[in-house]
Amino acid sequence: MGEGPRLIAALDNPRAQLGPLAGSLRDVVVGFKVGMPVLVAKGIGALRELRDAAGDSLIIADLKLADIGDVMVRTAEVLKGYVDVVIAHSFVGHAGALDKLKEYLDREGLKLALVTSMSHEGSYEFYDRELISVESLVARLRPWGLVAPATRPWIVRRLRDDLGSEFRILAPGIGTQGAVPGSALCAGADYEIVGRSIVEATNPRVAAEELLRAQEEAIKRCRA
Ligand code: BMP
Repeated sequence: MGEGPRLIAALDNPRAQLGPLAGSLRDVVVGFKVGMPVLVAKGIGALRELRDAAGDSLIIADLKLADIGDVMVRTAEVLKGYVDVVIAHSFVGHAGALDKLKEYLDREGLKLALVTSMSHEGSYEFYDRELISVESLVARLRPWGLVAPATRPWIVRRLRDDLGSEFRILAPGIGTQGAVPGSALCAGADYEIVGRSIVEATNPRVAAEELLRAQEEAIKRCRA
């Protein structure tokens, strides 16, 4: 687990002013994750605005890509220049899909994060039954990061134990979805992804600072 901020802000509100929001958060988060709601509503211009405001923070494109390789590469080509990390689903598999995407991202100096399991209950229906296959895909593909649910910390722990420290684990589900700040870090995650508890707070900056404090407290307790 690296030192420094362990919070990634998920910017899912298309009505939010991304530039000022990112500017007010950039020194208390390690990065910003932008997904469908903002990209569908505002297009690539939103990423331009974010890139300008975010300083050195990581910008993560969360389109949860799940297509044939050539089409995922086309999407990544559009994102190139604006983002540092691209998220894809693991269930599309290696051959003809993630192998091509990974090769392209490596060539362009971009990072891949793979969804391994999800924070909602329906993840039990498919993803969680295939965790062994997902783990062997991760070991073969060696993405930069894994997205794993803070709401089920035993999955985070299992990925960390089985796969070692090579991969960053990014854990959503803190706050609005019920997981307690710091709980995923204690289970072995590197970063906690938080959306609504920051972005929809009256003062997002204060909310992020409170989350950081809660993370630190939790880490102190779980390391004691
Ligand atoms: P919130 O903190 O508002 O619940 O937002 C969580 C963020 O993490 C959202 O952007 C969502 O798309 C993402 N996410 C998730 O909640 N569960 C997952 O399994 C994977 C995700 O990317």
